[in-house]
Amino acid sequence: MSAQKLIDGYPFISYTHDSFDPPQMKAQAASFQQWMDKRRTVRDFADTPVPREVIANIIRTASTAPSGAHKQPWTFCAISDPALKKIIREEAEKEEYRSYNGRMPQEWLNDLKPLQTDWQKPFLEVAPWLIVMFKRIYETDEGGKKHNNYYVQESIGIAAGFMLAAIHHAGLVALTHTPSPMNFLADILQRPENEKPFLLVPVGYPAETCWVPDIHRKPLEDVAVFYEGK
Ligand code: IYR
Repeated sequence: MSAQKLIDGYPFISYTHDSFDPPQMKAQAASFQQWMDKRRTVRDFADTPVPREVIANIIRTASTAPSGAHKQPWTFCAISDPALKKIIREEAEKEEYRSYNGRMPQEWLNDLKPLQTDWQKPFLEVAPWLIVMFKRIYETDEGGKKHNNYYVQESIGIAAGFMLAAIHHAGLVALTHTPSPMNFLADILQRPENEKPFLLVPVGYPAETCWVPDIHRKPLEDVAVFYEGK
């Protein structure tokens, strides 16, 4: 049982966390980095089913993310219904077709060439699950008054990161898909007014033959600056 106390009338509990001596800490940090570095964004999915319980736990993990004033401003819609996936694919492809054929400037299209993406999104039907993350812009109290949430973009972005790590940990793969514009998802999934689509994430096993671009992550020197003093 952890200790409890009130601070200014608000409950607090004592918190402990497993820590390690430096050699073990170094080993753990290194092995986690190597394991996370194996994660790849995938577009070739198998249609093999994934148990609902796994998706539920992945969402529970995502929902452990920190958030502004602990408002947890997110809703995760998990879709395995083939009819719904078909509608989402059709609507996404309509928007993506327009994007690839006029809406996206040439520089953007050039930047996407190494990824070989196009307007066609078969994975939206093939992957056994689609998780659509909605950001909750505000909450409405019993009196009908709206209260804006805080740092919604940051909070849900962190939750998305946790979710991708949980998917990787379950031995599954995902795609961070952002069909644009995304509002059709709120209509199809009949979300309330305070929820706006943030990310569409197909989840499943990789296809037996699964190709990913041969692209590389920036080395530490290119992404980190240390200020250590003397
Ligand atoms: N939303 C489009 C285009 C796209 C944009 C970026 I930035 C990517 O990294 C990948 C794709 C699509 O999903 O194809």
